Amino acid sequence: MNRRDFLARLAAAGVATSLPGYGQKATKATLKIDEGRIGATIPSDFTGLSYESAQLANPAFFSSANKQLIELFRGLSPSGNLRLGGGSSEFTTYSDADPIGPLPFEVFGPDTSKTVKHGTVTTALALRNLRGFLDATGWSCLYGLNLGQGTMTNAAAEAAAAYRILGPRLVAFQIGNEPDSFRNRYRPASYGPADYLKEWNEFHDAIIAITPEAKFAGPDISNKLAYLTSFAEEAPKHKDVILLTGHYYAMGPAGSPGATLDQLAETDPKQATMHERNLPEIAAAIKTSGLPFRMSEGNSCWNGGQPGVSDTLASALWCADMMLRFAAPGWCGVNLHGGGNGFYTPIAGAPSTGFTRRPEYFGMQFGQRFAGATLLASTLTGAESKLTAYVLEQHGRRRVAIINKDKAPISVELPSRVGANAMRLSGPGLESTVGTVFGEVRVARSREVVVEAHSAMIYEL
Ligand code: BDP
Repeated sequence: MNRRDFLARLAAAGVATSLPGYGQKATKATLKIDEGRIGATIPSDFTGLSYESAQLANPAFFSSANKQLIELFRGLSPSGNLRLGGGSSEFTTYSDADPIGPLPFEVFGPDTSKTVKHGTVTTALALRNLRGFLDATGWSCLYGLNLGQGTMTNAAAEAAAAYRILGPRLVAFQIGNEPDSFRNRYRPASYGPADYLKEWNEFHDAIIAITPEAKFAGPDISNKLAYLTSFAEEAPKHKDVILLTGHYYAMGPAGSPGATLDQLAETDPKQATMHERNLPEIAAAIKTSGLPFRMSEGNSCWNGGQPGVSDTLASALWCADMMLRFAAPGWCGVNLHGGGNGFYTPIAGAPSTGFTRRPEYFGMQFGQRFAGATLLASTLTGAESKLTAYVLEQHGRRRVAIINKDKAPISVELPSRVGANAMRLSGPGLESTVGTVFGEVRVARSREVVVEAHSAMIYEL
């Protein structure tokens, strides 16, 4: 990133928390543009997915032969980012040899058991197929290595192979998944950020000893910001660290009483793993390191997702809002975690049965419409707490995104008359698992628009 981009990001981080407006109870809201306050520009690889590393144990999954999945990825973005990692990355080993015997499983969903599992093997064949998949989709890759339970030698061998095979499709390596959760799991209770950095440096040095051009991202934290702060302080010592990363789950664990449709509709759900109030700390880490920040993994509800919530229209609306909400402070991308038939996965299915789009897929498409757009500061007054709005400028045109996660329609007065062509994300009900659609609609050319219950709109100003 050049200096100008970097300064723009910092400026964006500074104005960020006041960019989207949230207001009080009323039936009619007003949206005003705070002229002159320009926010972040959304990068072309902002939209991303995250899959478990264990999925690589089946080389047929991410391969150029998996045509349907390629089409689904392309339907999300022509240049998205696939992150491989998750809890299962602490159980995988790498082998240059081709796989022997039957493949362990066709699909691997979110890693919910987290502590008891069979290690899986990633082979050079899986990496070659992954390269074919990435080339066919136009996507890049953030690649996770096993720090929790793997050896340095194996991580260095895997990094060398991934670097050689993935070529320009590889953005960076991540060493370890959620190291802030290693304590009492893979490490003693006394484990902290300093211990992690020591290990990170050892792995880093072993990797660059054989792959000197390797690039790194991290710390891929779950929620403990002290690890991010420490990593941000360490990063400037290494010119090959190019990205800060962390995870975000709006609610969790699945099954807990608070993981409800109603909570997911809140802008900052009570159980979120990171909150609005953490944004300044993330902005500080961006400033200290001079690096962009990416939500490298996240979704509506951890521990695999909440049935009846994570797989509904509510999750699509949550996702549409989340993408713009995290673009506002200048975050450079979001990777929605999924895989298999997990409740929160945006794409469900397997090569043998075929794949389907879950509601969240359409929420991602809503957010993706703004790739390349620049956020403008705006203020929303008189709104219900479940209504959010964003103003963006794209190709010289202003667009407004309004997300209504409430069960009632709301009228919103806009800064100017809207064009007749708009886009709508909607479905039968917040709890609907089928019937979510995102597409063009014709609207009345007026300044006051009515946003239907549980729907999101994109208007042209
Ligand atoms: C995260 C893990 C991921 C899990 C997810 C979950 O990195 O592998 O799938 O939680 O609980 O901590 O759903």
